[in-house]
Amino acid sequence: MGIGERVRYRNGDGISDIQPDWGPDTTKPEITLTTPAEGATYTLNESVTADYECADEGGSGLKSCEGDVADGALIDTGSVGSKTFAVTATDNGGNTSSVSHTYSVIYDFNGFLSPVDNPPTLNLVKAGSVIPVNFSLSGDQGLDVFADGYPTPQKIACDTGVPAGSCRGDPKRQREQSHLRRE
Ligand SMILES: [Ca+2]
Repeated sequence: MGIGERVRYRNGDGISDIQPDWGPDTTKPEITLTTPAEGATYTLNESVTADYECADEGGSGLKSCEGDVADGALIDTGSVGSKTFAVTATDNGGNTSSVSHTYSVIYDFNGFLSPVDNPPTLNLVKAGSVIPVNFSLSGDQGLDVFADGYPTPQKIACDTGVPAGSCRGDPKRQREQSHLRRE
C-alpha cells in the first residue's frame, strides 16, 4: 500500500474506508533542470550532458524522474535548429510535474575567410565584382546551410554601417553564386 491511499477495513457494520493519519500527498514534485538551460545555444555535435534532478515533498515520495535522456547522458545536438528538452516527475501520490526548456543548435561558424574581412571592417569592392564569400562550418555540411530567405542584400549607410532599408536583389541567384569552402 502506498502512502496517501485509503485503507479498507472490516468492522461490525461492514466494510468502510478510512483516511490514513498522514493524509494524501497533494504537493507536486519539484524539478530542477540545469542543462540544457532555457534559451541555451550549442554548436552542431557538441557534447552536452543533461543535468537535472527531482525532489518531492508531501509524504508520498518520488516515484519517477525522467528526461528525454537520462541525467548525465548526452542531449541531442545532432542537427541544427530549435529543440526542446523535457523532464517529467511523478510522486507516489499520483502528482505529476513537467519542465521543458528550449535550446538551439547552430553550425560552428567563426566568421568569414579571406578575401572578406569581418565586421566592423567595411569591405569596399568595385561595383559588379564577383566576391567569393568563404567560410567554414567545421566540416562539409552540404549546401543547404542558409536560413530561409538568406543570404539577402541590404543597404547600409557607408559612414555608420547602419541598415538603411532593403535593396533589389535575387537571394536565390546570390546563393548559387556563394562559394563554400569545404574542409
Ligand atoms: Ca508530493
